[in-house]
Amino acid sequence: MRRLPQEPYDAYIEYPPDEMLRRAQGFLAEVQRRRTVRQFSSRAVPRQVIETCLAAAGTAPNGANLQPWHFAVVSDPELKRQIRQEAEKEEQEFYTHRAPQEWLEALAPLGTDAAKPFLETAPYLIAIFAQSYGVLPDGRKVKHYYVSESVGIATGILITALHFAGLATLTHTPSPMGFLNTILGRPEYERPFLLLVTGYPAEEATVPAILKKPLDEIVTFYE
Ligand code: IYR
Repeated sequence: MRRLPQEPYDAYIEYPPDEMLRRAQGFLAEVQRRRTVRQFSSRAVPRQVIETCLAAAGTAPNGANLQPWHFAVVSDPELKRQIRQEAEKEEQEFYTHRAPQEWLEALAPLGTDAAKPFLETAPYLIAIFAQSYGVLPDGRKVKHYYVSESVGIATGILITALHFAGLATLTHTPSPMGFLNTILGRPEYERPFLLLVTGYPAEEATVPAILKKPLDEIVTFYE
């Protein structure tokens, strides 16, 4: 395959160091307000906001620019009901049999259980799929690279974009999630990556009092 034509990087903007720092601090303050929410309002969310945040997710750096993701956006109540039913079935199994004691103990402070009413309450469920390969219009397969890394980065951008827009999310990972392929009619080469529950927090929503690790615990500078 031939090399792509190159073009100047006209979109790049350099900021003076003081402005750079102000921008970085402003962004930090913004993302520090983000919390994972488990109680959602049923209030409708404008579809264009969701579309715009998905377009932001689609800008993620990824393996060989093959963009190995698909976002299935569910607002249909019947599909949400089916997803809740299947997720709760798996979660019931997880909490009562599958999860080792150590895992249950790690989850205990968060107070999660097998009941997932938010899967029907929240206006949007975004099922994120990772494609192990792509299929060209003529049916040929194109192998994808760094699929988990790429989809993970796109998901991070999506969560951040939705937060920035003023919406709350819950990264939900019923395990296994194969039922999403069946309910949503996705092909076998698309692996469910996670289910992003999206909407306004319920008015009575609370969040656990958690702390993030301080910088010196998560960073080592070698200089
Ligand atoms: N998927 C289950 C369990 C769960 C696992 C982790 I790791 C969490 O941070 C939260 C929940 C559930 O959604 O309840």
